[in-house]
Amino acid sequence: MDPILVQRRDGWSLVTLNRPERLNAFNAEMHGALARALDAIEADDGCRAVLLTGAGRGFSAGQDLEAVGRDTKLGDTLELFYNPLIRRIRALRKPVVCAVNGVAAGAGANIALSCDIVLAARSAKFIQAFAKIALVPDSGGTYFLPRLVGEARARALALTGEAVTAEQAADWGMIWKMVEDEALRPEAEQLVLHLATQPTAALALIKQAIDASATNNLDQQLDLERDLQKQAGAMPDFREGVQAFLEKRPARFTGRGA
Ligand code: LHQ
Repeated sequence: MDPILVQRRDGWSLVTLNRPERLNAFNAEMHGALARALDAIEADDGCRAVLLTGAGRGFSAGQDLEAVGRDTKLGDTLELFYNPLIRRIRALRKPVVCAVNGVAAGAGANIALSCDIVLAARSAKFIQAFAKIALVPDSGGTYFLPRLVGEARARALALTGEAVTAEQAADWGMIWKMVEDEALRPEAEQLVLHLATQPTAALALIKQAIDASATNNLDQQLDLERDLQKQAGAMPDFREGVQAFLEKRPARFTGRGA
């Protein structure tokens, strides 16, 4: 069975984690397939948004614990697989929507949180499971969590490994939205289809600006906004956006940067 399924849709790609019998836990083969899928998506100009989800009843249970021996060098696993994956998702020059269809545990939770917009089914849960097996949150968990939910909640979640329901995650601002289970897929597809019609190159600059805000001070961020706005203003989609507004019609964006 292919551990990653990629389906090219109308202007966007659906990427499904596909080891449902292991709750889509990651092994090396799955990492390799996901990396190749994201590289192909990055190179595909006609694909302007991505939807990431899981097959079966879970989103992902993180690292496949059967695939890590006790003497495995965990740092190498992060260096080789998880860190490049998180960097790939954040740097992808198109929006990545995550539809968390069920439990997201360990690295699975943090991979979800690394996506640009996260929707979760009511029955989904987020679990920083690491402390339960004497590990440290990885895949960006110690970076994303304090920024998303504040330090008090981040510390307690990481130290206890307590599950957070989708509803709580939405109330805390950890994710964009909780939706009823049966509405998750249609709502996520509608969102990604909308994003695929938007000014993709400008959206990539927005991702860049928001990422930089985590470490920039206000002066640096104002300078960055100036520089990125200069780039955005030189793009054809800006002219189209303004023209469409003045003509009171929907914009027809190409998504291209030049
Ligand atoms: C699994 C797993 C799993 C294998 C469920 N592996 N089989 C990075 C770098 C290097 C190394 C270390 O780690 C990392 C990052 C990490 O992600 S560390 C954290 C790894 N993940 C976890 O610790 C979570 C482990 N799983 C669970 O706690 C539970 O399975 C959750 C809470 C996710 C779901 O619970 P249930 O809904 O009760 O399902 P289940 O436990 O019955 O799981 C269903 C099957 O999936 C079961 O197999 P079986 O043959 O009995 O049906 C599990 O063994 C298997 N499975 N997670 N990570």
